[in-house]
Amino acid sequence: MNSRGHLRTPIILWVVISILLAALYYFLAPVLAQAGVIPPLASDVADNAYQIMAIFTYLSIPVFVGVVVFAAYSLFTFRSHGRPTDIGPQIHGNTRLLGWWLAASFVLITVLYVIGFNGLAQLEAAAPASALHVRVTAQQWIFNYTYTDYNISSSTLYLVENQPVEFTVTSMDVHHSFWIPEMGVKADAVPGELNTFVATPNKLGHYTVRCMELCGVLHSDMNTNVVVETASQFGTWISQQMSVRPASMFAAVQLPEAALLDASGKRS
Ligand SMILES: [Cu+2]
Repeated sequence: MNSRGHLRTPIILWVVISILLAALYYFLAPVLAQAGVIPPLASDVADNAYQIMAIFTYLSIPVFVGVVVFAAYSLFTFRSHGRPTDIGPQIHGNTRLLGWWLAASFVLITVLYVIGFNGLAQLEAAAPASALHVRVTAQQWIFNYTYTDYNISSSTLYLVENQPVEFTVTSMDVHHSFWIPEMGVKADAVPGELNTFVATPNKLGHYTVRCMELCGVLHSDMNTNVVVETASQFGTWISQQMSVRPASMFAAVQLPEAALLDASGKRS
């Protein structure tokens, strides 16, 4: 076979296997989500993260298959039969192919970079006026949630479906990490720093906040419940809390002033 023939076979294999794997991912992902293998997507941030992951997967399939097919084809077709008697032909680099390879890699990485940064910018965008403000305070080994709009504090995180939330995350003792897998949000809880981000829960349900930073002996038990409910259910809960909780209970969970320094060392 001439060199064109040796290119044709792996290229056909490359294209066919790439299409098959992409189709498999396309049809399998919803089945895995249905079966609960992939957690449900419960916020705009999670939707974004899932889309970015899907784009990365589709783009990486032809890259992965290309490497494996060409390597396997070369190993099989050009293998030595018996002991080699002489040194193989000397091959020089193909500058044109190298140029195309570099250009394609550059375009691919630039596209992924832009998509990734877009997602990050959305997470760090200023909160809309309608946002609920929740201060998340981590300590060994609980999370506490303060609704600064209402002066209410809770150990369960109640959120409203389709209402943006501005989370401000901090810690009273060691480093923790505030993570809601289903909502695709995660932020470090660092003493003396306020870590802020915005997300909009978009699916009613019960989820779990988990600590994602090893923070001591009971780290693995540092989980709290998240309830995403309707605006009227949330309104009822808020008014109940405001009527039963004396102001002194709120004062008890407020952070000491020293814990509220921002990154530049100023008091927030
Ligand atoms: Cu922890």
